[in-house]
Amino acid sequence: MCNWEQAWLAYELIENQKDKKYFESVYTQQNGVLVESALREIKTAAEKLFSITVRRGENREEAGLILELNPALNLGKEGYQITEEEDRIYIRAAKENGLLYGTFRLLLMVSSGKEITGISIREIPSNPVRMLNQWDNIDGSIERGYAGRSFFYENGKVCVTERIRDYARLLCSVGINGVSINNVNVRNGAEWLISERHYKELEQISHIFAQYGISMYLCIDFAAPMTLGGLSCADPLKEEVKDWWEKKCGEIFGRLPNMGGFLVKADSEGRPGPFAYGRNHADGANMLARAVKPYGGTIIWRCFVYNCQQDWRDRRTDRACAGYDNFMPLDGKFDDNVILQIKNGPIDFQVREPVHPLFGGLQHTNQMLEVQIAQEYTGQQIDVCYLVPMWKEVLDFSTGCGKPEDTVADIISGRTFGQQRCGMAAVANTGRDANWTGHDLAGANLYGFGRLAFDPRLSAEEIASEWISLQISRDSDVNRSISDILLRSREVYEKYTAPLGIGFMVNPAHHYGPNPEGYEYSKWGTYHRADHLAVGVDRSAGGTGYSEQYFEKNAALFREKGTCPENLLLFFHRVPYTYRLHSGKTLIQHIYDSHFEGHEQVLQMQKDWELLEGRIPQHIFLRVKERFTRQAENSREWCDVINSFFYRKSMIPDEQGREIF
Ligand code: GCV
Repeated sequence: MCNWEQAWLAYELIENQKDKKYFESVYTQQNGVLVESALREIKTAAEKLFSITVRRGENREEAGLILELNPALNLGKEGYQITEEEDRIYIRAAKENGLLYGTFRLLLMVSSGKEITGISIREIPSNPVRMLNQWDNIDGSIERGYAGRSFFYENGKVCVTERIRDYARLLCSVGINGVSINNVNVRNGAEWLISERHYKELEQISHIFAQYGISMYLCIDFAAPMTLGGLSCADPLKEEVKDWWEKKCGEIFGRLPNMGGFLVKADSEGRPGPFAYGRNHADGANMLARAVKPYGGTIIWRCFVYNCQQDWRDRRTDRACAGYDNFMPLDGKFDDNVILQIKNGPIDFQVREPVHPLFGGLQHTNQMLEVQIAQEYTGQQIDVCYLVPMWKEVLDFSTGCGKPEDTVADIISGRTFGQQRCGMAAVANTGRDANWTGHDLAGANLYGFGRLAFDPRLSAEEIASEWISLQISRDSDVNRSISDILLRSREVYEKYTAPLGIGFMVNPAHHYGPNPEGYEYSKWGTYHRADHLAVGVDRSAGGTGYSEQYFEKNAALFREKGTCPENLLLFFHRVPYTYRLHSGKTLIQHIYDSHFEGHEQVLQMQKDWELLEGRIPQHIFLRVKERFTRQAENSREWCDVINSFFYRKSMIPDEQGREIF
């Protein structure tokens, strides 16, 4: 017995067994590794869903389910079609990857109670790369991990366990095709992952991943030629450095044949990079890209680069501007096997940020969107916060870049500028907890990321409902109640935390709970500059100029207080407490009201959850109940601290005379 659950691959027994007929016998002429995985999965699912043992039929005529490879089908490597024809289900694809995805799709449809009789669907993933980034450290801890320790590492060693297979199954079932398995902050021994010390175990992991169509990526230390190779520098333009990486890559790709490439955090938050040698990011990324090119490898290079020690007196430097300032001048200078990985917003995964202006800005460079499933700033898997609606806002954002297909979803799919290597990545929220994600409801974010990366047109509602049916209950009333909690949760979280896009009012370092001045006086200074009259940073044309990094259509909205979307007002503007919002309320009154409301809405969600007792598995009910108790305390604390902070700054009382300390 394993000590972890199967999340959305639990395949609970189905009461209505009408689809059983399709699964008694399966036929395929294919024998590849991915098809073997598909057949294994069909067997596992059918045993649990219908209590039957599937036969692999010799005869096509007898089979209820047929997996057919047809290279002539116009479905790309990973697309599939599923149809019912004469009482049989056909899964067809041009490549094995598509057959495996199609199989999972069918099984999840059945498991979630969807109708498959008469099915006729055709799916091709929108994003070529759909990736998870594990921030796991080699000592077994996880940076920003809220679901227990790592299942990839323990005490400096790489672990190879059955759990990794179940992880790969989960990811593949929602279409993930790449995973970087170590923290982007490569330190404390993780530098040595690309060495003889760890190849054996890494090879085993990459072999497991390969059975599910997942490429393995490693994060590397840009200074590895020095740390590992004993060279005197890591200058990307020096011949000995290039030679070192070329040899190293020959070794790595020789030992780990399923390697996708490297993910690199350079010149960011203390990590080494090309700046030390007067070189730029293109110099650094291209040098590595050339070293991995002979093996078909890709370099994913992060754009999260900013001055993390900004002097508080310096009002022109703005962390929000840094990504664009660093990377826009390099557009078109990166090799074709480099992808720039861009966080959804210009600061750092706050609950509300504008979309990063590099999207649409960069037109001659491969790019990927990076989001954070791990809830670093959105409740740390203690508070419920369903993130799919936020990601949809980002994907649907129209950049105004002058092309007909100009949304972020279009750009990262490659449609807008004709890129081949592009897509979506997310910081994972998984760990050793039995339920994988700490908070059971955070499973919806992991599932949702995969589904959305495959098909960004899916709605947040559809994804929530699918996930609930798979992981919690097929009952439609239960589904409605839980969907309702999920769909409210981000807005509620936003209400009781930092107001109107101001962000970063969290406790420094660990980032949970309120501390409005925590970063105001630290060396990491991410400022809101609240005083007795106003709060916010003027990022308009007359301020730091950040609003001008957008195309005119959006810049025109953001640069004026009156047209700026109000949920981002304090991101873009410095606003007096007496300023009237569209609602007619003053800013200060809005802050008070939204914090009281946010806390009350948490109490309401908590009550709604209590009503589910006896209607869902008791272990899930109890685990989430415990999280709601903590969320209720947290939201109370946020409400008290933020309201008291603004009251004492402004000395303007709450119109409703509620208790503010
Ligand atoms: C992995 C934020 C987080 C860091 C993280 C960094 C990044 O600053 O707080 O923990 O480091 O983002 O994305 O590299």
